[in-house]
Amino acid sequence: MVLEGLGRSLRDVLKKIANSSNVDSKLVKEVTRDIQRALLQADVNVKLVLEITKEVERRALTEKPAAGMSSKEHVIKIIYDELVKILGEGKTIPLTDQVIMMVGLYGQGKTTTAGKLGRYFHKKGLRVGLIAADVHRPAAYDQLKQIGDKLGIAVYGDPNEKNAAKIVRDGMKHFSGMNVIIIDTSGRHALESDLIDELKEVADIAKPTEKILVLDAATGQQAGPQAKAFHDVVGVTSVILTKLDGTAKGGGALSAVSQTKAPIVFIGTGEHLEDLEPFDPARFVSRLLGMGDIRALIERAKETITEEQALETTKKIMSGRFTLKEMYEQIQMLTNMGPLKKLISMLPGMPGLSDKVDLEESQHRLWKFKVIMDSMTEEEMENPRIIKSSRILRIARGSGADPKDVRELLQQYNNSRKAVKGFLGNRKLRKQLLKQLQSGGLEVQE
Ligand SMILES: Nc1nc2c(ncn2[C@@H]2O[C@H](COP(=O)(O)OP(=O)(O)OP(=O)(O)O)[C@@H](O)[C@H]2O)c(=O)[nH]1
Ligand SMILES: [Mg+2]
Repeated sequence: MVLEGLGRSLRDVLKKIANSSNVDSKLVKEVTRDIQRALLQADVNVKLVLEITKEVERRALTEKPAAGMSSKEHVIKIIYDELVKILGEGKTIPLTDQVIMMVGLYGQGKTTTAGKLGRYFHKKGLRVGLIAADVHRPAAYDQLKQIGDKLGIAVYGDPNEKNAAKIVRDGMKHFSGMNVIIIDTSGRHALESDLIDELKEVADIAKPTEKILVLDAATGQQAGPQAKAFHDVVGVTSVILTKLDGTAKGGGALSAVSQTKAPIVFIGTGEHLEDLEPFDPARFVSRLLGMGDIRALIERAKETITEEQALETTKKIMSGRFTLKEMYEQIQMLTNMGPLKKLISMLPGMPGLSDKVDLEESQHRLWKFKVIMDSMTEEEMENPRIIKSSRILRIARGSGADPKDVRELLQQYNNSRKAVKGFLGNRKLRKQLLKQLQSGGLEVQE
């Protein structure tokens, strides 16, 4: 897993949100600070970090969740959105005939990545040829030849030739029948003028459709200026960040390069030739955040109610039973987002709900009721009438609520009970609801 540290910190942030009782400005502030710390530790530029966290905070505090989305999911979605945004658009290299030229400084991973790319296209059924045009590093040809042999991909080169342009000219002819030609070039310690000249000369001959800059992710934020410098002198079309498996600074490199004009197409995630992944910011971020796990976590935090349980409660209410237990279950079903929500809210007795009330708004109140009920005994839940002043005080203390809130809950329960009774006595209304419930997929017997 790349960026393990950053991923872990971000997943902790999401867990904090999922496990919180509700989303308020205090939580948002805390979460924003956690994200800041995590991104800075991953070497992301301070200014960029401040920009994104400010945006997360602003949106979390002002935007309303979309229909069917809880406020927790909403905040998580915002964090996800903003992280994707700093990684830019990404880019896909098409599976067509093309000439690719690798560029980059010493030891960044050009030769290895040329092999990885060759493997990628070869696996997709394209005919690939590799040209060894690094005339500087001793045994550069042997290195590429070994890689090609391992993959069953043809390599063109001449270990005795010192003119890169000549090798490329001959290589292009040699591989004229190939779909994809990949040219490995030599590196330098810095972007020196003789390297620029050499790259320009090779590019003139090969007319590459892609000039891919290979950058070691351990370069961190410096990868940004480096990408820009290469882009300015040789016209980089794409970037591949390598060695993301071995650095905590990957966040810096990824975000810095994404801020330049050259999009990231692949990332290198290991020494082996299969360790190359197409770079898709959205997929990258969801993996980093462990979105699958988080969804499960939210579900648990919401105390998921199965359809059977919902049906059980519905049946009980329809049969005239309505204690605090049923009200509790109703609340749980309602706070459990999903297709059942609408059905459940149609059931009579739902505390404080009418067509005009925004479900999301009443959610906090319902949640408070639930916490209060968690401090009641089984007996009190079954038979709310026994809850008198001394019990009210105990329940309030146990749930950290005000006695006034407990009384409000009891009042609400009484209203709901009356509503259920009135409802069940009204044949026409009852028929109507049954029909709606049945058409919504709930089997309720009359
Ligand atoms: N862990 C890891 N190592 C990598 C990755 N990509 C390349 N390497 C290693 O980095 C080292 C340098 O890779 P090369 O492909 O030789 O780099 P180069 O840019 O061609 O180097 P020069 O030809 O000297 O300029 C090798 O030991 C590779 O195995 C990667 O994604 N992950
Ligand atoms: Mg090399």
